Amino acid sequence: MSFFKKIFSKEKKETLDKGLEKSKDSFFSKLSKAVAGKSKVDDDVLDNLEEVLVSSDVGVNTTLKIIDRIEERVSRDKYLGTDELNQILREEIAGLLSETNLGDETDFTIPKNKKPYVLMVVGVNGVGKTTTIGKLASQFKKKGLKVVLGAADTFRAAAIDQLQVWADRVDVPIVRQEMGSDPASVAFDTLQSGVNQDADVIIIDTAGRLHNKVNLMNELSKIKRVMQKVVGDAPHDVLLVLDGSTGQNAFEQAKQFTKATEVTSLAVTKLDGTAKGGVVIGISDQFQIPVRYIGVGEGIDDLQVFNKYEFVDSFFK
Ligand SMILES: Nc1nc2c(ncn2[C@@H]2O[C@H](COP(=O)(O)OP(=O)(O)O)[C@@H](O)[C@H]2O)c(=O)[nH]1
Ligand SMILES: [Mg+2]
Repeated sequence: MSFFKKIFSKEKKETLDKGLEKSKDSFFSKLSKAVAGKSKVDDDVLDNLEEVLVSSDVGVNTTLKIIDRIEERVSRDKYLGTDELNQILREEIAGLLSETNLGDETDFTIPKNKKPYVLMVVGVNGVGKTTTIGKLASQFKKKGLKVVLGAADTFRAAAIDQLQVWADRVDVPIVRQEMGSDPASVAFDTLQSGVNQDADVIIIDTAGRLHNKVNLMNELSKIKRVMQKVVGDAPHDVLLVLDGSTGQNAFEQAKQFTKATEVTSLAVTKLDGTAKGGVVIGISDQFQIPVRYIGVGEGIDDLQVFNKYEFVDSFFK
């Protein structure tokens, strides 16, 4: 299929293959059980396949769409062997995801006409926000962009210190205040400092306590409002970070957060070390918001720009 022909960097591909290992192993062992003793894709096989997809965290709605597509194919072709199922799945899932224009990026970029480009990172505690910010800062810096970080997760001292560690590691400036200070005030300071330093990218860390949707909504809109006093159209991107290893929970969080605030892109982290990587397929199908980044490890280079073709290719290889 033509869309698999695009050549991606070998290094990126290897990291992705490795990051998806557990998800793949689990998926294919379930798949081989599902087709055991069957040579032809029939109703039984389709039923089993449905179970395999749902239990691999692809999500019910997306699973049903995939099964529909395969059923259509079964009725078109006279005979579909179970030995072809892997290839068929790969094609149909890629086909399904290609119905949107999302997930086509291949590289870390920011729009050239926004300076500074303000990226606000949201998500519940522990999903990997700060880590993702550190990794992003490193990628942007490698591109020659000037990055400034803002420690607006002021809820825990450790959260501020953790961002500081990343700032030191990547060697980019950070704006911070003491623990407990007003996140909006930190965001304001960061944008001012970023503008003064002629920054290209400003990344704001936030605390995502989902204890109460209204509080969260108020806090995030206050941060936005205050930032707009410095940069009129900030934030340019609100990146929601989701922990892929929580599977269906990540789906739920995406639903909750998109209700609480306007989210413009998604990052799904911790795909390494989990068998729930299928969740990315469901999330990219179900949300009209692009999955922009995926986290495939704790290392500084273990963040990738999500590309649906690359992902499906790695998953079904
Ligand atoms: N294995 C793995 N661990 C990750 C990834 N992203 C973040 N983490 C780990 O998840 C934990 C929580 O991350 P942190 O950035 O502090 O989350 P935050 O509370 O949302 O800021 C840390 O131990 C990170 O090292 C990833 O892609 N893979
Ligand atoms: Mg944090």
